[in-house]
Amino acid sequence: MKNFFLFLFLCIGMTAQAGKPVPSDPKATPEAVKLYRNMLNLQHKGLMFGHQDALAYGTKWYGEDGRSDVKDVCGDYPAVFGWELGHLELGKPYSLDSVYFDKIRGYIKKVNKEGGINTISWHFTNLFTGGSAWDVSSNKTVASILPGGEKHELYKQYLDKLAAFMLSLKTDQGTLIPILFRPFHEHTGSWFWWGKNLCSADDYKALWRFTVTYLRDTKNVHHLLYSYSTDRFNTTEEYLDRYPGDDLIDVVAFDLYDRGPEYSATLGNCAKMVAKIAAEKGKIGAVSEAGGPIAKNPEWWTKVLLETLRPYDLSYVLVWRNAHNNPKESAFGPWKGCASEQDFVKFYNDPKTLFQKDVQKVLEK
Ligand code: BMA
Repeated sequence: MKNFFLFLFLCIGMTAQAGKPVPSDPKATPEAVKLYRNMLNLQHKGLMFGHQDALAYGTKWYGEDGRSDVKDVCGDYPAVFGWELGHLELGKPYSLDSVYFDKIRGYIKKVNKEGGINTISWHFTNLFTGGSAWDVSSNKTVASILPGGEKHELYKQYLDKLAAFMLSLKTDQGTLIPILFRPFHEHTGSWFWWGKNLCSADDYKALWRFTVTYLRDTKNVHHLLYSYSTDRFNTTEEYLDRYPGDDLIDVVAFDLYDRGPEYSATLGNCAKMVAKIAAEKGKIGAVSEAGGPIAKNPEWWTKVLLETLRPYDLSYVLVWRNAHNNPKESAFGPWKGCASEQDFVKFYNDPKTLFQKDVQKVLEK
């Protein structure tokens, strides 16, 4: 009888749990679970705005505490902050975009404390050739780092460094800070060594499976939400062609830059498909990288980006970096004095967009 009640109790418990979405990692930390649920809820309330390296530098400045080009323009921080770990695998003290990893750790901590969300990309070295992430001279790299491949041990060393960094991301209280991790991105194109023409679909999926299971099971990393992020695509089938599995992925996303007049139509089509896939799978949907001619088009933010994405329930759109040492015109985020500055303020004030203060308000409720 006692066992029967225990059984009943367990069944009720499981049913209650079954109703609540959980991330792909069965051992996800409570903070990762909370982030996942918050993001799922928020994606029906508004579109968060993100900016790459937002606190590290901006147009013509570098490393000024508390500064952000976005904040300079609208008075608020982005809700999502992107960080890049390229060159961490080489044991270098700073990233390929010249940001010290110790500083990145501090920025991540600040963002988390203030209610923002951190996402990490990794343009890492081609292990087979020793070239950069953009070295596409060999189509053997992915196969060579899978189990049994000649560079597999080296890949594990890279992942050990990655895991050590991830496990160093803690609050003052010692709690691991949940992170959206977005490796092997833009793989529907062929400009990175993991791109479409550089490896088979099976090898690409195997790369994901090995990477996630190694981080989870061997390195005991359980505070990451994993993001699958393509470049442009035309159909749902194409989008999912290299999808590694619902048991590995939490965020379905894509990158798309404005390179011409067909942008709104393409962005709209991709957003529609990804929002549908996210809803069907019960995952988070996002535009993980975007950017447009904001130095030339004074209404790009509202007329192109916002009006195209408005109909869809997506979690966030992140624009790429405002490199401090590049011409101002190459910046993807707004900056004080750029042609689309006033339009960005309109974009900020629109009820559809969510910045750090909005996210803090929603999460407090
Ligand atoms: C690219 C460019 C590069 C940068 C890389 C990694 O899109 O911005 O300058 O090094 O991303 O962040």
